[in-house]
Amino acid sequence: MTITPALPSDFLFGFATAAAQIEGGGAEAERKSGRGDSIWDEFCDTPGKIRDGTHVKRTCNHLELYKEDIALMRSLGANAYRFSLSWPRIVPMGGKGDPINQKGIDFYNNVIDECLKVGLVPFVTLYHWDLPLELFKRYGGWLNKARIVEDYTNYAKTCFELFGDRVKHWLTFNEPWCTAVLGHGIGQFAPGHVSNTEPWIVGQNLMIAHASAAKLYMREYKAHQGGMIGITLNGDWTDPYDESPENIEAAQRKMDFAVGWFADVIYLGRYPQSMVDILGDRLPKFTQEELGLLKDSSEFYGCNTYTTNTIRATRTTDEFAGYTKMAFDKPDGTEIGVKSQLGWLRDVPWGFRRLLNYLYQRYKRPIYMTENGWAIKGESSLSRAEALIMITDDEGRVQFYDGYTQALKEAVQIDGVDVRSYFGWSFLDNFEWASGLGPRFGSVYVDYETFERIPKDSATTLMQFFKDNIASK
Ligand code: PNW
Repeated sequence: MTITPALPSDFLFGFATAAAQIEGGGAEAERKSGRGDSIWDEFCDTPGKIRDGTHVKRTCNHLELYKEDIALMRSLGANAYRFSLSWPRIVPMGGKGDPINQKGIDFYNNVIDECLKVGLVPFVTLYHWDLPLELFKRYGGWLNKARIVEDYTNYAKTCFELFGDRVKHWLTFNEPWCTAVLGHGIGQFAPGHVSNTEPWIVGQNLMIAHASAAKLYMREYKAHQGGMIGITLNGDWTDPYDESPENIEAAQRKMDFAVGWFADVIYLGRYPQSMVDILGDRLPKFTQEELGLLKDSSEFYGCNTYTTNTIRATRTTDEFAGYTKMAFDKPDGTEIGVKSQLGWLRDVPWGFRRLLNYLYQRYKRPIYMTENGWAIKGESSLSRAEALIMITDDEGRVQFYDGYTQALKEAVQIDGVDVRSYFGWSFLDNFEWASGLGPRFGSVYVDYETFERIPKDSATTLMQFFKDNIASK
């Protein structure tokens, strides 16, 4: 009997990163690089916002070490690399008509060329949260629909023109939910606003900016550049706490607020009814013209997912979760997955398989898995010496990836879900936003004193899974 390989020969696999999380090599180097400040620079300057007081200006020094990083990725066996472009590195003040920074353009040209030289497909995110600070100061950033849509579209156009001859996979946005809710709802992320009206406005403006840039690409670049464009959304499986109708409904409502908010609009042309019912007039309506722009604006479903929650109808104050109760426990008192370094993250591979099925059935688009990963509990508090021992055996992460890749394989092979990529989050230990350099998500250890990189076990085992499961050409 011949066993058919689970994944198609053109499946893309490797690791994902984001500019603000890995590029910085220190304040002086960042100043010399010509990058403008982003809202995250200001957020890091504000005492109390970053748990360990670390700063986006000094993270992994990828700015200088990109060649070594790309070579390492390739040597581990990856065939693609997902990274983001820093808008303020390319256009320091951000706006249409503001000057561009040649050093920034040179840097990304080098990264892209290096990828192609070693044999990695560049998979590029245009916006991974580092809004040029100047645009926030000028007009409130994502709160100002007319201005931000124009400036973002112009920035995207600049990127298509500069890099589109070599980049064939574009993502307009990484996780708009996080910008809207964490940035403008609960204030945990830059710009740190707390509001129950702003997130819905920001969410709409992000969607329109996405559609505006994507349609521009489809109209003016796609035919001759031959690439594709879409958006990537975060969303975790919501499992009803038990079989009661209320909890089943609550689980769907939580999914609506996390995923449907964006995906129903982009792929199905309307907000989920549960959001309309709960938010009323606070949920800004789209004009017919905007809905037309949004229709078919994403050529695939970009998926970032990490975990699963059990959901109860028990009313909470958490409007962003549709007033549901999110947890990890089951009626029999057990919990659904082992703990990580972060409270929101548990290891639940079966939830991943269910999520893939749900997304494929509901949105009927090929799925590109753009992030999935694990921060081992306690890994960040190890000394360098202890970490060096653990590196050869980052057991928890190996286990996480084993479970999730197995679930992926089942979703593709048994359930028939069309998945076309998988990027582990993350390549390097890096700046985990408000948690600073604490949580380590990397499959490659980073010594933050020396910037030394040392691959952990999971780097090899994760890439090996794909080598073993992809059909040869
Ligand atoms: C994603 N949550 O963010 C981002 O795309 C990455 O930049 C980030 O480093 C990674 O996941 C790990 O956190 C998330 O609170 C941030 O549920 C927060 C949440 C989920 C994803």
